[in-house]
Amino acid sequence: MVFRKLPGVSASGMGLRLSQKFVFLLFLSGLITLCFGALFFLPDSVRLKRIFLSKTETQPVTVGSGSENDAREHLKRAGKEPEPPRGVTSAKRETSTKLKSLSRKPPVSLEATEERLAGDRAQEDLTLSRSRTESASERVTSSDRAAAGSDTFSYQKFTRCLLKPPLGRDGGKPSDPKTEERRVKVKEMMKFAWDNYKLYAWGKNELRPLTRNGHIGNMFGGLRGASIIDSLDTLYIMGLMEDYNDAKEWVQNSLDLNSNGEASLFEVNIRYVGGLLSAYYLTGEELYRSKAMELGEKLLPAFNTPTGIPRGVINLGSGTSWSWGWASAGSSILAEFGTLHLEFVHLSELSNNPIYTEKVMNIRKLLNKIEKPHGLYPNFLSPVSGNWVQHHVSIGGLGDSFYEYLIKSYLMSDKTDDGAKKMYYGALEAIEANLVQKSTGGLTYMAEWRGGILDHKMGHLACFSGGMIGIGADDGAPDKRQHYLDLAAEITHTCHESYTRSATKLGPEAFRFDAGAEATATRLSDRYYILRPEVIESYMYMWRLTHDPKYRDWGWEAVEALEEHCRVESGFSGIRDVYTVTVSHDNMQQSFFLSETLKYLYLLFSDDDLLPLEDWVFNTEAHPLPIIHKSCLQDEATEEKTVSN
Ligand code: DMJ
Repeated sequence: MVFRKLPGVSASGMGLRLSQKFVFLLFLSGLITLCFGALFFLPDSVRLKRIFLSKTETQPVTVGSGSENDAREHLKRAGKEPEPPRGVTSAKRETSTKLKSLSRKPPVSLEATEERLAGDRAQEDLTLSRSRTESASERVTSSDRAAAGSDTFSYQKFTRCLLKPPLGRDGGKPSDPKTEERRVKVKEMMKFAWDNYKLYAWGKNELRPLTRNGHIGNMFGGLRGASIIDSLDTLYIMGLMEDYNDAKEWVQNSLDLNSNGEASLFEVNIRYVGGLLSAYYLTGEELYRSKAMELGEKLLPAFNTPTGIPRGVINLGSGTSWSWGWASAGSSILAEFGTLHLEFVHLSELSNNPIYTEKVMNIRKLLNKIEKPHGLYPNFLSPVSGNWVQHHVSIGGLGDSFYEYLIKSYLMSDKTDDGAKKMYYGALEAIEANLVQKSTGGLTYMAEWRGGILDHKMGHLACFSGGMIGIGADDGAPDKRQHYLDLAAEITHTCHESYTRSATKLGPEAFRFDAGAEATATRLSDRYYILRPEVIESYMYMWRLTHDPKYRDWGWEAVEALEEHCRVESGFSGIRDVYTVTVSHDNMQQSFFLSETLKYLYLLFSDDDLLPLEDWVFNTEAHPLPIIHKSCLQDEATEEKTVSN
């Protein structure tokens, strides 16, 4: 290299400048090295650590409380690969995610590091935000990712949002040996009822236990296997797995939804749609979900009326619908069109199609808008004009489950459905003011109302209201809560009285409080008992709410009476007159006996952690449907959205 002499600068001066430059450069590089080292040892030097510690490994940690393991056990039983449970795991997942995100970074060269040190801040921020997104993406499983992409329901996400394991710590096994003995007995009754149905009526709707054959009936529009669909969840929660598997196989291979008969919209909804939905939520078997969706779709044409109030009967094949011949002036029945909400909301949840929710919200809107006599809801409404057809009000048949679905809609929405809440407490106030009566003997009962005139009769069906008022007590106005709980207990007591006052210790279809009657049937035609669940249903809820042992004892009295008077050689049968011990059997094992009566008895003798009320509501056929923990489900949905963006 030739040094050209600069004008005005001596050679020695030039040498001095060069050596000064050299020293300066040396100093500068020393300074850079020092700064670099200092940065590296700063406590929050994550960025640099991320660059250099690219090979960090982590071991998966296995932790689990009893209940988490139970939840995993439940998923195993449902044949699903258990997902790590919520809570503990999400923290764990985050830790492991962070560490994994480190290990996934490709090694970065020193040159690149120096480039960063040169100070491109914007670039650093970009890198950071990307790395945050990657952490989120690693927090969701691949099935959830698929669900996020296709907008379908994620069963894994659903189970993570449950507060408790559905089947409890040990399938709800009570610690007290006497109660366990009772529970075992109820399970035996279920097995007996099921085995006989299987033997003599497999695939038909119900068993005729005396003649040992099947009954099809005309409520289900040609659909078959009502007892199978109604039993799926009962068999499952009782741990009768072989029988449950037989039932599942039948659904898989033989449940034909392409029938072409006249079906009751209400019955198909509460038994078939409800049964399939609940089987899906308990087991995660896609089969049940798709069958429920297929059937739900077939029910939609019933809503094609001028008001959107569905008609009671529908041909499942053609979609033509009409009103019951016996319903006055072509009206629709309150307890029928008002008992669709729970199932239809779940159909929307599972399909991500709002149409089902829209249909039932439209019913509610109309009911809200029209004038109600004394705040009461009459039983008959015209689907054409949207006006009440008759002023008959009842908490029993024709009205009953409409009220039940109001409070349960509120509870199922995780207490967010304020519209349902308002309607329920409004209706209850009107019921108390107009229908609730005290008998001369001091029994509280619900009379029926016919255009302002009271009929002092209470149906067996109305006995569900003890449980209903009980589960709604806690969300009433603070000064009414104890009152509602007391009212629930009084009604349940009255219904129990209707049992104790009969020779068989089973209750009649309807009992009266006039002409000297106190909770007894006065007409021959009201004396029958067809294995109905409502009284036992109220015992179950009152037990859960109060833990008063009398409810278990009352349930046991019912078991003994069922065994003595309704159990026949080949199943269980209803009886024609509860007031005589020389019983005459009606030769019918109703499907709701397996779905409701035996399930409520089993729950009554189980610990409260079997299908806990924090997570489940029972539809009117006792099929458990989960409370929709929206905030949890949405949190996770938000997370997924970030991922897919
Ligand atoms: C069941 O099908 C349902 O409980 C319905 O709400 C009323 N009738 C029967 C049982 O009695």
